[in-house]
Amino acid sequence: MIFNAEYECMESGARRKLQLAHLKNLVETLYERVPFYREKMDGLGVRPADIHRLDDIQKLPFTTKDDLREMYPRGLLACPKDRIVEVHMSSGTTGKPVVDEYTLGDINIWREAMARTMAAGGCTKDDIVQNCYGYGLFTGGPGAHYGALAIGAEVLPMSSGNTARQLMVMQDFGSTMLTCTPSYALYMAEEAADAGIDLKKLPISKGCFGAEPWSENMRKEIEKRYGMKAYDIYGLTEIIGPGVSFECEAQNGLHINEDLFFPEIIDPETGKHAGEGEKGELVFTTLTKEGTPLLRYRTRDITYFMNDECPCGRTTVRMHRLFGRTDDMLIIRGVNVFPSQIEHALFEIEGTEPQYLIVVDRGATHLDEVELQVEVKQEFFSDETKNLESLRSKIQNVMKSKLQIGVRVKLVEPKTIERSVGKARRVIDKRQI
Ligand code: DLL
Repeated sequence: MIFNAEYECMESGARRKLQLAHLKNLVETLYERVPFYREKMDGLGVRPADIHRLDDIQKLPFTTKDDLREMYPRGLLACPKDRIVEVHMSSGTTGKPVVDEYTLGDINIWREAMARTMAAGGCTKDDIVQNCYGYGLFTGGPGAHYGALAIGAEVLPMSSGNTARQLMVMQDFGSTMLTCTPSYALYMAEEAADAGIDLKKLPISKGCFGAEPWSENMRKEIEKRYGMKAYDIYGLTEIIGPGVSFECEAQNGLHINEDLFFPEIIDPETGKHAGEGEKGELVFTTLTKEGTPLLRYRTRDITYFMNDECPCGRTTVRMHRLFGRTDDMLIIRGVNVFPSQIEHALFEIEGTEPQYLIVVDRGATHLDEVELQVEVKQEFFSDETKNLESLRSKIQNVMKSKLQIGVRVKLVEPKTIERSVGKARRVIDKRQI
């Protein structure tokens, strides 16, 4: 279902006009009200009056995660403090959190963006949405909550964790839609199987999953275990939270809410626009936000634009599902490796469970060494050891051919790798670099 055809199916010339009007407004506001941006623009010798066309955005400064951390907690506020009604943060693993402050207008943008997102995943007012994204400073829970309300669906604000209770509620209330991280969806499916619950027999028939990288094969696994359609949704705290882009029924790229968030893809090395259809770092400008609007925010997420027509009727540009992040990319003996590539390859091997952990270290030789811990089905441990050994060498060979690097594979029993109810941790990098 298309939630807002007027904007989602807008003719591209009209959309560009709208984007330009918003951009001009934004640049003026930031120049006037946010000293951080005024200084950056002065440094580059660019003034609001220099923005005549959308392409002129390239004259404007980037914003980075480090900038946000430096301006913590309130240095990027672009409106009077008393207009702020809600705050979210994402902590990350190091340093100060990044902050998003919302006016009521921003909350309405978020509701709209998430209503479009969830409607594209099949949500209607008749649905019962079991929302197991975390509530709190994390944007996942509230974002999906607002989206469901805007559609008029019923929402079960479960938050993450307490899996036994999740499964009880899912059965007793007949939830029809699931919203959570893909890793938590799989974890719940495992717990359901152990408790003898057949998820395929329950009314749950669709879900919007995101907040962490996941592969096409992981999608298939979730769809199979629940008997549902699983949609990829993307967003980040700095820009609004979830609701920046989303898959439609074609499940082929994520439509960007371009009238709200202006996307660019740049070469992360040079900062210049990537060529048509070329992979690079995704950059967003918030076109209509009031609390903490951002100019050309470098997400560190890697993707490319898909400009071909989508059968769903939306005219918005799509981004390919993420390939990874510039800062997640492991460089192993000079070879670039993304955890998602490892995940994708693993899912194709019969006998493995979709749970893995990548441990990178430097051995006595000072060369990078990768240990890939993979859970395998219980039967393998009761079988003859030669089966276990042959599975191990099979995984090793597949990794060698797909990644061009050798990895040491360690097979572990089901449920030994730590599960997460939020974002899964897939990599431990012990190298001191
Ligand atoms: O994770 C917002 C969100 C909540 C998105 C619920 C989708 C669903 P942050 O905690 O700020 O915000 O993390 C943002 O997570 O830059 C990506 O690297 C990653 N990410 C988000 N969605 C996806 C996705 C939320 N669908 C960071 N696929 C982003 C891969 C994703 N990575």
